[in-house]
Amino acid sequence: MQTAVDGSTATVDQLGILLQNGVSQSEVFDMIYADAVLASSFWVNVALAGLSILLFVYMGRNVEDPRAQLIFVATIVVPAVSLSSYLGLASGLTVSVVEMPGGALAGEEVLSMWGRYLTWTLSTPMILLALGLLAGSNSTKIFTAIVFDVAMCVTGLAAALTTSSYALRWAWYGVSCTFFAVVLYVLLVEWPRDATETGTAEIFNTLKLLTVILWFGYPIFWALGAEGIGVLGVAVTSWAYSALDVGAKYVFAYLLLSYVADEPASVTGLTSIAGGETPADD
Ligand code: RET
Repeated sequence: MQTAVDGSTATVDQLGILLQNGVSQSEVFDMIYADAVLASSFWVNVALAGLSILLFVYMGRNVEDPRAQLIFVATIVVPAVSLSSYLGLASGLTVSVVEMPGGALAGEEVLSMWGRYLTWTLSTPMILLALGLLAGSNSTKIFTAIVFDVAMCVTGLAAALTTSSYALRWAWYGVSCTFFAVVLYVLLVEWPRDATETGTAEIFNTLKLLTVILWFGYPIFWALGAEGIGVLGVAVTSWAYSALDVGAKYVFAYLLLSYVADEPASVTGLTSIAGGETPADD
């Protein structure tokens, strides 16, 4: 869009400048569908997210305890956000072309799937909320994990969209990793202790391991992919994220919700989000 003929065109132009793509959405769309591997990495997840939502709603049909219901709602939000996220990617809405300022791909234009980082800011807090509730943790620890997790995603988005300096891309990456370390601390140190006191240690520890192992994959693939040092191509990186998502979201949610549906009593009486009784408070 060369000429701003009215206010709305100017706004679209400004957004284009902000995302520094200079490429229209339909051009991005064509680039996505020119690569069947890349396009399938989006659509497989749209389908899996849709099926997961239906399955989880069905699994929760008889759950009546409010805390067990809260775990169900938080967990069902994860595939719901995922479905929207992948539709955004599949339509080209949340994908841009960015010019790499340095590294192996210096000066080259690569596709950035920045919508992923944006939607993680909505889905990952729900995963942590569900895990914190399962562990019977208190609102301070749940708040801490969620706030640092959101900060991790937003600074990851900043890393992906910074095109002025290669060093600053990695600076944002470092900041994001630091926030990730706080989330890991809560997951690996605080919540296991709470879960032991609450009596949900077995299922909590299984989900904790699944979460920690898979979540580590995201920064690793970011660093190896086109947005990092560039040893992996865009389609391979996108498939890596899509595969990690299958485990970190749908498999995770299925295991958690099967447990909660079978034993809703084990999560009743946990600390309330607003404070209240705090059996696992120390
Ligand atoms: C980024 C890059 C910057 C450094 C770090 C990252 C971590 C991302 C993680 C994402 C987890 C996403 C999940 C999504 C499910 O919906 C942003 C890749 C540390 C841990 C579980």
